[in-house]
Amino acid sequence: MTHLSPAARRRAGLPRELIIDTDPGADDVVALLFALASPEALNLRAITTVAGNVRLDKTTRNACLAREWAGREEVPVYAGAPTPLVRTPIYAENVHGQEGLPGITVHTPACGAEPSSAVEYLIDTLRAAAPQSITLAMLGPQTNLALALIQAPDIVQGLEEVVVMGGAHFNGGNITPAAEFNLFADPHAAQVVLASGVPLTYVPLDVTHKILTSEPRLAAIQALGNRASSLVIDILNEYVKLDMDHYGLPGGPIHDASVIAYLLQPSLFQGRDLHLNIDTREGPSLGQTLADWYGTLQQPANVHWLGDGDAQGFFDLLTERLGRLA
Ligand SMILES: [Ca+2]
Repeated sequence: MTHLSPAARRRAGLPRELIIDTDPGADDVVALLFALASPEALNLRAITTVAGNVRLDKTTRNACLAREWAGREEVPVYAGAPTPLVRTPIYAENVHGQEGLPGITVHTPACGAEPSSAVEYLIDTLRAAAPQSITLAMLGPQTNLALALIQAPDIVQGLEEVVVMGGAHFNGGNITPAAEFNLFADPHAAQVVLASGVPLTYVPLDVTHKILTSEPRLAAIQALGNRASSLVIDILNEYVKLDMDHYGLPGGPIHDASVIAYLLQPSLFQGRDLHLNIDTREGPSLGQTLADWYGTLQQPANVHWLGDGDAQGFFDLLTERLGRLA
């Protein structure tokens, strides 16, 4: 295959070569179904899992369930890091339930994970990849990519873009007043990824808290009448309650699914290239992302930071894609 630039590949209508790194997780499963329903645009090479919302064995099982529900069991799942780089593990079972999937009953998937680890998979795949040819969507703590970068810094060459669900600037945090969960769960990993110089897009709470469910939006998904839509509705009906109560929001965010919408239709979102600092010090602001939105520090931009998105456009796209599944 000739080595086309990312822009040339898009112009030629070629799909993005994608790996999703994830900690399912209610919103992760919606994101996985969204991506798995979009094969013409996203060539999903693998799903890699990490501990986060729940422990690694459960996030891996839930990733296997998501591909089973999408009828896409040919997509391999690799289990990754069971703990963060440095800090004590934290989980979010209060939000995602003991099994990581609120509102539904889980089972043991027919197909399990691959024998090798997510970190090995990332190193081998990115090392062998054409320059800037692979996109990595990171929907959980960034531990797996950080471990891969520490062992093999040269793998940056294979990455077109890393799109991270994480961080919060204008919105404030969701696990502490300052920090968003994925950054708080492994701030040191996020710092390693940031320092690697890889092209990075952040999809923070600043934008995900503007893309909220509503009764008509959920009704449109429910009206699809397929198994995927009924799973998504059962999960979301449970999942959005806590955020609506806690923040006094009229609907709930589906954070990780915004990453997939951004990959499919970036024009739904607006953001800025800016300089990001991550606080990795112990203390009340551990895991805080300081996004220099106004360029106050006059430092070179190191991320593209999304600040706003078209909520109805997001739900129209998600609904259309879920309608393609069984
Ligand atoms: Ca997640």
